[in-house]
Amino acid sequence: MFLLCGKFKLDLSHPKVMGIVNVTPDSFSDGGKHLSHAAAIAHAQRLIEEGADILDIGGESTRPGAVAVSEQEELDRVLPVIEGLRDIAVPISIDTWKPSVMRAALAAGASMVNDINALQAPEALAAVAGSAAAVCLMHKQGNPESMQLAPQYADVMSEVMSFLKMRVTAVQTTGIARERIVVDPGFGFGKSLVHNLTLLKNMQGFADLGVPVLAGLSRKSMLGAITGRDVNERMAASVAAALVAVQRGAAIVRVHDVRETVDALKIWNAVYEG
Ligand code: 7PM
Repeated sequence: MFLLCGKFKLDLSHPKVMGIVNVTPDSFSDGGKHLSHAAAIAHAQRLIEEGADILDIGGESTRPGAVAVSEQEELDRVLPVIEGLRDIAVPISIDTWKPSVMRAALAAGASMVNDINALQAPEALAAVAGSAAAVCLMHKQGNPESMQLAPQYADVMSEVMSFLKMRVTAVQTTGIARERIVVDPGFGFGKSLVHNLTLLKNMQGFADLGVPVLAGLSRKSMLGAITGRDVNERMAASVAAALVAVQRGAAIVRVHDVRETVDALKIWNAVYEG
């Protein structure tokens, strides 16, 4: 199975690691933007050295209760970083739901759009269809500022499944080839701990959609709820969760701790190859 990401063709016969690069001022330095741009670029380069197969650049934290960021502010954060990384050997993904940010990021050299809103914003489909970029379609219930208040599902697997099926169909209807599409159940996006665990346990079911599955579990509060660890103490839990996701069919895992996850997947591949 392959994923077409612009000029890149990602071989998904083995699980791939997407490294997270948050370009939010608080994530790198309390100094000016230039400090955070240089720091974000250096961090991205370190993740590549650690073995990242894709980099996910995000300018707006979508954590529950996160404050919204203006389009211009998001562009000011991410474009200098994408431009600073344009000659790297791995695809760059832009983590945004805003069509204008998608267009600018693709023009600046990004090869994938990671949209927590599954290209539902007006003009988002057009922004991606007009490129050769890959797209990740993620499920969420509600919006970051309120989604964790009281998530409700009659049957979380079938509701997430039918949403993703609908979005894959909508995206293909605009002429985006299946080989450019990835789906994602959206752990932590309008789900209780039980909902998240149900989705993880039954993730093999998403294979019926006929496109690769991406799982984003890294350092999330569901891992904190299970282990009692604070967000910066969740590396072991994140690596374990990534391995569980791969065991249940995930083709891409979106992680903070690239080095450690790459090593864990090397063990997986060695046994699997064996
Ligand atoms: C709650 C906790 C909400 C953590 C969001 C987060 C994903 C993503 C993010 C994901 C894809 C964080 C994340 N999570 N993109 N962006 N899938 N495709 O790491 O699970 O802060 S934000």
